[in-house]
Amino acid sequence: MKRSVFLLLALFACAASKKPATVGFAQVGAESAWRTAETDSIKSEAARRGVNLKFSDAQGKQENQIRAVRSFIAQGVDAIILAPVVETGWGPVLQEAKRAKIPVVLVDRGIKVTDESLFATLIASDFVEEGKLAAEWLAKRVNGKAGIVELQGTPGAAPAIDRKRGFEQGIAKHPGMKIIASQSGDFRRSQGKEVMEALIKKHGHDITAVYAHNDDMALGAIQAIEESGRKPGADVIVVSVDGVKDAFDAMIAGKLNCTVECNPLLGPMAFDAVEKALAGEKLPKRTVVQDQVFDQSTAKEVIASRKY
Ligand code: GYE
Repeated sequence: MKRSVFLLLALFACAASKKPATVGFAQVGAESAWRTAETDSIKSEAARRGVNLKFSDAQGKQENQIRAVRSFIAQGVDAIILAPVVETGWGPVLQEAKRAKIPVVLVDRGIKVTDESLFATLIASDFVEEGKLAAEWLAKRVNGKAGIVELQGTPGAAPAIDRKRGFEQGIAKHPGMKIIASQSGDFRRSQGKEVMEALIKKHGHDITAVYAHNDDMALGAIQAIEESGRKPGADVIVVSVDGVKDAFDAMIAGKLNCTVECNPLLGPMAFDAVEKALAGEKLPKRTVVQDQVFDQSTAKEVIASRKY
């Protein structure tokens, strides 16, 4: 056999025997339609690329997520994708990943660490901006005057902290826009409903608007408003964040007024980042996912093109 042919064959054999990457995905849980869409996106992209994915659902608890990351490290995965439930407390476990030379790609929520080399990159939306967009839309709709109930996401989670901050900045220039109550509904529909029921009992008709940190809580609140005999979307203006299918249905039904999109389809970007990190390429510390605002005026036109 000629030497060049032999070399070529050897090269092919080597490429064919290249093991598929094993990646651990430490997910928050399944609290919202948004999160289910994100999980599906990551799972299907892993399958498409032939990645061996180890999936862990932390059921909303940071200690479970930390345990999952440790177990991925112990199993010697090639990379870890982490959707951190809260912002703080990640230093020690990320040190362990770094020591094991396993790159960590953060998706959808940011963290607070002093050493930025503890993660390869963060791929997420700008939650402060989302809060601002929600505030601006609402201020226009109510002519700068509203008694607002704010339904916050999971305490300590980046999207809860930043969507609150952005909204407060957005209403600051409108003295007639007042947050009369602000409570967590943990990004869940059932808790959005429960919290709203209690707040309606307490504040009654002083409530003229709801700002929910995600669609699921808004949909729960809408139910509570209806059961109290008022009309969501008319008597009480409802604005939320995410842009899931059910939110579009609720806008078409006239019950939800506006949703600020937050794209959960992060699988392709996450695995691009994993591949680059494994190839030793330098990644930007932050990739901001672009979002847009949708309201009742366009809901009908765009619902068919929505992918989540
Ligand atoms: O908005 C909410 C979810 O982290 C951006 O988490 C995500 C948020 C999303 O449960 O619905």
